[in-house]
Amino acid sequence: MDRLGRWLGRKKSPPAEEPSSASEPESAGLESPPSEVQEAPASEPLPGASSSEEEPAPGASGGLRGIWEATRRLALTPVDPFFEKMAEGLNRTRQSLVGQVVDLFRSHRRIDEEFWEELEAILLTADVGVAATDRILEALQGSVREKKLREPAELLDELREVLGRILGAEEPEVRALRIEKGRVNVVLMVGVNGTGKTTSTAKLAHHYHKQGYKVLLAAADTFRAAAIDQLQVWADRVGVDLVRHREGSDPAAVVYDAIAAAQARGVDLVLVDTAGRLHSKANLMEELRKIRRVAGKDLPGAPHEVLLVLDATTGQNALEQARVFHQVTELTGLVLCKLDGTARGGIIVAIAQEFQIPVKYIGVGEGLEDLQAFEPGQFLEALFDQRPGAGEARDEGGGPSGSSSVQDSRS
Ligand SMILES: Nc1nc2c(ncn2[C@@H]2O[C@H](COP(=O)(O)OP(=O)(O)OP(=O)(O)O)[C@@H](O)[C@H]2O)c(=O)[nH]1
Ligand SMILES: [Mg+2]
Repeated sequence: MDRLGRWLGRKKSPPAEEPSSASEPESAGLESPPSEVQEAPASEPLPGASSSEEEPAPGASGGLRGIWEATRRLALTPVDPFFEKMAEGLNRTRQSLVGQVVDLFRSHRRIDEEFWEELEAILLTADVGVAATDRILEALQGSVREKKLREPAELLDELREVLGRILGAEEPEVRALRIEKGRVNVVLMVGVNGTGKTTSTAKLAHHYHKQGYKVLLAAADTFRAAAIDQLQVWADRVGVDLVRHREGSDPAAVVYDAIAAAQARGVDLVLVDTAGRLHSKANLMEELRKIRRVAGKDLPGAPHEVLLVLDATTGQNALEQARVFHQVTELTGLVLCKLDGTARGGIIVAIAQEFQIPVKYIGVGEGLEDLQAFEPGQFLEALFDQRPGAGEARDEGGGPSGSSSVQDSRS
């Protein structure tokens, strides 16, 4: 069966509500403590796969034997829990983007003006953005001309290819975090309130701690006492040290102390959690500039990374945030959180089209292990996941529970 045929054979899952945690960033903090970390099972059989080793009865028909063989193969196929988690998280984006495109292909036998208009509307609605949508349409129209494609179905592979080009699938090195052993590495986590800075800081700490790096957290969001306490909870859970001052103190002083402590204690990585809200945007930006200045003065070359944390559920607002923050503090990478549970994951395409700043990590859940190194190839694989019923059983609670793991083959 061809790719479109397999897609058309899939049953659709009903759209679900956005999780409240994603849509109510203001409630972040100790009032809503981070969810319990659940260890993902090392491997789980695919939904519906049989673990039975029993052979079919002798004399069973070829058809039955074929089904049994296929089931056995599925059961023996190792499941990558990281990939599963991402595929699961992208369920709604898959429906809103790829699913709709496939529906369009099904309803149009010919590639005509109306077809292009509908495709444009789907891409824009999925938050792919105007610039990336134009680029995609141009590329597909070029393919239709050059390859003399007649059937809309032939365009699905072309769509995947152009998305790969926009997401920078050929340039893995730009997404590597600039962490070097043998020096104190400083990573600043910035972003507006509620996007996932503190959680992502903890997830990164957990990842590098597990890799054997000595990690120190700096609680530079001194605006709220709850923010400091929230990071303390994470530090205790991860098992790393935290440098904290009192509420209302100077965040740059926290960073200064953290770097001094890191140098004294042989720390490899200082992760700095910053405030997302202050009395005004100007204050926030001035504070970031100061933190940067102090870090650089204290430790030449620091901060080695400035990661802007964005909330995928906010769609096009994320673009504006990236613009503003980039003007103030040169960003080295983006972390796109809350890709799970939103239909607006197309925003990652808009971001990649608009900015030279690479998306380095994606957040696909609230657990400590739910941060993944962004790999465009894998991401598209998950987005275009065609296994029958992919993600659907998991929607109903039948799949890997809780968390997957930070997947960073680059570190
Ligand atoms: N579903 C989901 N939720 C996430 C993800 N990342 C963070 N969250 C949740 O988003 C909420 C806000 O996260 P925080 O890490 O506190 O955000 P913040 O940017 O530090 O917020 P402020 O300190 O208030 O600026 C919390 O409930 C997190 O559990 C993610 O990838 N997926
Ligand atoms: Mg925070």
